[in-house]
Amino acid sequence: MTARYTLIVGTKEWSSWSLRPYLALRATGAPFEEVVIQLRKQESPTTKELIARYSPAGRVPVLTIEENGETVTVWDSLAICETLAERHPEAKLWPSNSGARALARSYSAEMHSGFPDLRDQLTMEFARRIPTPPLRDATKDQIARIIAAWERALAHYGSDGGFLFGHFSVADCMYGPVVSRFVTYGIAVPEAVRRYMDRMMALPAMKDWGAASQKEIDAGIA
Ligand SMILES: N[C@@H](CCC(=O)N[C@@H](CS)C(=O)NCC(=O)O)C(=O)O
Repeated sequence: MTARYTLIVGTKEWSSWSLRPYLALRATGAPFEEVVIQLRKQESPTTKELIARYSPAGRVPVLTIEENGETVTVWDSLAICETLAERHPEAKLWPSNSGARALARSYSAEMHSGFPDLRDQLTMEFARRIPTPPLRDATKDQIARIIAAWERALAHYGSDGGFLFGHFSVADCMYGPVVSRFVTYGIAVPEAVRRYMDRMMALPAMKDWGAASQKEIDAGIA
């Protein structure tokens, strides 16, 4: 029996954590349903109440997998990406080479647990274009670290597919929202990184996410 996936995400204009597993799920090619929860909603039902219907952790994204009469709930962006990589080996969401795979995991974990100033100062506004604000030194350092890491991965593996580790992987999913932020706030990047960002923004999944974000802005909910 085929599994039935439902991905619960937040307002697409803002929910950077939701974009990550969305990219991974789209890369698998598996059909899925989507539930979009409006973030920053104060009136009843509030965002908190809406999310509580799906996860005790009180955060989106959440993936539910209905299979063989059971429903498994997976929360947290990286756990969902890992689960999808395990369930869809054909999608090659982790590099097949063990050294590259270890590095891709390090990149993904670094993003998942790090870059707090970047996340605080350059919040995701997927479909908006905003002048670069005055950046704190810590934010500048984190931007420089990400650019250096991308350049290193692209120089070693990028020729074999154009993504960080060649073939599109969880590492690209984890940094997808950073690509969006760099575009939104006009962050200057070297040419090789610009080409990588263009490739990411051209993915059908990124375009669909952008179109949905624009609809939220037009509807006045983002
Ligand atoms: N570590 C979590 C972070 C998830 C997270 O912080 N999600 C935000 C939306 S992007 C959220 O659910 N916020 C709850 C709220 O706005 O009430 C992950 O990787 O999924």
